Amino acid sequence: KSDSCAMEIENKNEDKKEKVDQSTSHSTSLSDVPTLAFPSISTSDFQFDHGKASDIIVETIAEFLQKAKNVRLVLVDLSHKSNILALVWDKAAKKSIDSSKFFTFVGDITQLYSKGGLRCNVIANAANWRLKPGGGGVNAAIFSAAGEALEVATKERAESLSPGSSIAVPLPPSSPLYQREGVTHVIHVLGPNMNPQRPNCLKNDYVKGSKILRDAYMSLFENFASIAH
Ligand code: AR6
Repeated sequence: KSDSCAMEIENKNEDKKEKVDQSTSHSTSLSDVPTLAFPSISTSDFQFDHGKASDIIVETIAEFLQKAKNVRLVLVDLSHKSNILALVWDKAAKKSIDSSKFFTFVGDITQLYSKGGLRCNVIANAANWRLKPGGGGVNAAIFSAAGEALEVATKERAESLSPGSSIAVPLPPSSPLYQREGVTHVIHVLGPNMNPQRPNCLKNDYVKGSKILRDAYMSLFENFASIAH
């Protein structure tokens, strides 16, 4: 319970920060800081262990933030009851990760600005290997909110994705996600799959799976850094 309270407070602070930003015209205002919002890759439909995933998320974030300057990372999930947000929140605090550079946020990743007041210019998608819309989860939500523009722009960049890799797609300004939310890029990420009903199931091989998940986050953060700078 205390975790979800902490997240609520964080969200409220975030709202406040963003409101202050909008009322000032400083070029260094927080809403100008390149921000990546990302879902927890592979931990829902792909059934990856939450304890192991949260370790990998926190480790790769810590590694990335050591090198990257002037960026923010935000892990998003739909519910205050999110187990993965609570685990990551806790482990990030224990590692003393700077909470102005990384925090968790409860909300729909396709409505972070319009509903949550949080400006994120880049969002990540937990994609499928065919880079196709639908299939439920965050993939269906992002393709549906972005409209056909995202499908077309994605096809121009790649036909498929291998586990552990990502691809950045610039969002056409005609997309509702660009216009309403200020999202300029979607980065599709393919994580490891532990669900026997989905392609490339790793059959509980967490040696392979953990490496793929780590590669997926490193690739996501590097792609984001090259957009940001
Ligand atoms: N906003 C924020 N977070 C969300 C949203 C949303 N709108 N929807 C879901 N989540 P999942 P995976 C969270 O299953 O495990 C798809 O069918 C969710 O609570 O979307 O990597 C693809 O086509 C969870 O924490 O992705 C692939 O085939 C996280 O997003 C497959 O699922 C990821 O859950 C990928 O499975």
